[in-house]
Amino acid sequence: MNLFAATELHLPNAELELLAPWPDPLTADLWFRQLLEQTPWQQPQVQLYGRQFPVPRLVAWYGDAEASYRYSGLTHQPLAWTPLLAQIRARVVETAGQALNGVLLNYYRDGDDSMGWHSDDEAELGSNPLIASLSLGGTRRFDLRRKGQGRIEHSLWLEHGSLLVMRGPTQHHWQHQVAKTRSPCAPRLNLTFRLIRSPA
Ligand SMILES: O=C(O)CCC(=O)C(=O)O
Ligand SMILES: [Mn+2]
Repeated sequence: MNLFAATELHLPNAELELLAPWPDPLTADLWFRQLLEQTPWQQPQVQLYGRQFPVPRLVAWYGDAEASYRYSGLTHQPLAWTPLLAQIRARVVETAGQALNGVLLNYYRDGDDSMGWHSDDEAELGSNPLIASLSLGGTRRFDLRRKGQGRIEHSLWLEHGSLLVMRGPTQHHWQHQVAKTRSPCAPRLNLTFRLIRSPA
């Protein structure tokens, strides 16, 4: 049983809902500690302007065998679900009301780690993908802007034990980022659950 408040964000051409606390705080503490420890973190290189750069965070990709996924210009075979991640997925699926076959784990070690502007609009996610994004650990700011515009239109704080669900046309019209910050911030994990409809 999970009792949480759901806050809907009212942005045009978007469907966003922030659930918190999700899961309960004690479970969130446990998941955070165990995931930090158990995950074989990697720092892939991305190609930018003909040069290789390490992505500014650590990542891991888990999923069903068919859920190969492209990010940072590379195709990634999923690691097999651990018992813990399978348990978290089951809870997320129950809340989101949709099957999900893969999860990208991001580890932001400090304020220097970040994720640049993007939409989760890869072809293999199909149109109108549901993305369920679980935050654990340090609070970070999550910014939204309309595609083709520079100005941040909305920001929210993603706290320890919160689930942001993005649906409908959100990824067609909006981009999001987790910017670097000079404010001190604790290590943070984010798990974005996805449904890969056609493998990369
Ligand atoms: O860390 C976050 O909250 C965002 C992660 C994200 O946008 C992604 O994995 O696509
Ligand atoms: Mn994203």
